[in-house]
Amino acid sequence: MSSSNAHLAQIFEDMAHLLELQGASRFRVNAYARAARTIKGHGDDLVSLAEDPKSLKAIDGIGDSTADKIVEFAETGRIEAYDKLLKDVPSGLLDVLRIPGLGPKTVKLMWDDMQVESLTDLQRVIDDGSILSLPRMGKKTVENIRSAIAFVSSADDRTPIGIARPIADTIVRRLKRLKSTKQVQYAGSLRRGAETIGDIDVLIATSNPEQARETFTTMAEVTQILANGETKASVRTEFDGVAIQADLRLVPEASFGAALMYFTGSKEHNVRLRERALRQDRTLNEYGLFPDDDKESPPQSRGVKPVASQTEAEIYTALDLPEIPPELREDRGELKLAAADIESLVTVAGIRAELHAHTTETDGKLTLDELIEHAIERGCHTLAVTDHSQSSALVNGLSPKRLRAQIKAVRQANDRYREITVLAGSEVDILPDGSLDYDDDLLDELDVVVASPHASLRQTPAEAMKRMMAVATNPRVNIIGHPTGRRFGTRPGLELDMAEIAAAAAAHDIALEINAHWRRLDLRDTHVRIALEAGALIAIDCDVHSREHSDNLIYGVQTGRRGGLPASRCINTWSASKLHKWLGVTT
Ligand code: DGT
Ligand code: CA
Ligand code: CA
Ligand code: ZN
Repeated sequence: MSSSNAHLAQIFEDMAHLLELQGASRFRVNAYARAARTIKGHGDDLVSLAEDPKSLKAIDGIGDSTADKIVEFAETGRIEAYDKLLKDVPSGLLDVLRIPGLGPKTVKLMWDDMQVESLTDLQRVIDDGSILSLPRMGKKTVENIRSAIAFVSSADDRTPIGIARPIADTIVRRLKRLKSTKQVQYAGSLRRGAETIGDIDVLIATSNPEQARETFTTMAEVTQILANGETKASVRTEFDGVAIQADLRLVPEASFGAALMYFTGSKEHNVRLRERALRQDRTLNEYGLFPDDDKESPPQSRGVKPVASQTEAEIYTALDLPEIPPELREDRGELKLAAADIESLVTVAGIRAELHAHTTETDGKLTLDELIEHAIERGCHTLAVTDHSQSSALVNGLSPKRLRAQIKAVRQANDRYREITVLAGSEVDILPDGSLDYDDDLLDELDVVVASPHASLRQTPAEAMKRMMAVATNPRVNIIGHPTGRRFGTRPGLELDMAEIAAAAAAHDIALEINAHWRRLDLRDTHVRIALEAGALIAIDCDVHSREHSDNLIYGVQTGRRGGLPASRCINTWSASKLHKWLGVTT
């Protein structure tokens, strides 16, 4: 989708909501909502099409008045009707409407009777209990709303890693092109593989600091220069509609490793390292590890020669530690790990199987053959084809009859390709009561059953546990896909006691998935840790709907590493024979 289509669709969606809050007729509200969907799903850039309004009007789902508004937007950059609605309805109500569980009727009541016009106001009526006076508003619902607010506000100013990383790569690539650049690399939470990023931290060692600063602060995407000094430049940027801050730090080449370590953090990890240095009567800072216990002035300013400073590896070694990978630097006990523990962590190169993938039969973009060839290119020895099941009607989920036909097609394809094993699977919906979306005899025909929750993701914790425990004890399930169903920016997902689920899964030889898509990363890193302690196996899958989805593997692997996942506990790293045996398939 073009980025201007996305922007336009959002405006029409907002207008539908704003009209609904004004009590406009169903008919008008629906017309705007339909326009938003049409715009979102359209392949061409509608703003460019607007030069010829006739072609706009010819599009199914775009009426005359919608077309006029798109033309207005193309010509003036605004839509008057939208501006007018925003004058009449507080824009903070749009945030309130985006909270799961709050429909327009309830929001309108809160606006009319309780002066709720923003998330802050919503928090107020929760805190003082007055929200409970609304019809059908129980304690449970209020608890769900409360956690949704916390979720939305915490996700708000941070950027998902899958959006931040390509931006950081672009910045680093531009700086790398300068002849004067000796070393350049991003640090911070991005390097640690955190799921969301506050800002991008880039370090550079260069023979021409002015040139580096100039390149950095004059990028086309810079919207504001916040600082531009000798050792640090800081900018606000906007890349394709994503606003994010980026800091550039100019550091001496001789102490690049020390700076990289310092600015990779986390702060808490750095504190532990400095404590350790102090116990050795040494000082650790962003310039190096120094043989010094004089606290009066920094050692580098007195010309003290560092014990180590050039690379992170040297510094960790001097501290008598194995080189701790960035993903583990969160002060979660990483200083106690043995080198062998670190060596054994899962890696991108170690992943040899994709066990969650969709085709054009449901909502994938690749045909069966394209998907298989793509998996071969990725170096997989095994691919499981797991399209959606019948309840997922919106994505054309397979009826039992269509699934049987697909199983046959997969078996035939498997005979055609020698270099990969193609398994017949399904991503089976977990129904709200924990039962699966196909009958047992059909499930028995499959090689791989990935059971995933897609709908009813606002269940109470008790309902959610009952549902997921049924799955974690179901002998027909091989993998539980994105177990909580959370999605960044939209919903927090099911609230689960992961230790209990993982223990049951372990007992029934079921793996829990880390869905590598950066909008999901579900399991999250802390869940992985809990699941491992409970003895469960982990799967890392890209949930492939298109070729680009495979690029998300790094995020899944980093999440696994942050959770301390050894390759041996990740089924996607196993040899073909071990994996097939575990799945109970004979090949
Ligand atoms: P973020 O940006 O919120 O996702 O998280 P970080 O970890 O990237 O944090 P940021 O950007 O504030 O700083 C980058 C790293 O620099 C941080 O992880 C550790 C280091 N650092 C920055 N300021 C301090 C500080 O005042 N003390 C210590 N010990 N380290 C700091
Ligand atoms: Ca940062
Ligand atoms: Ca920063
Ligand atoms: Zn899927």
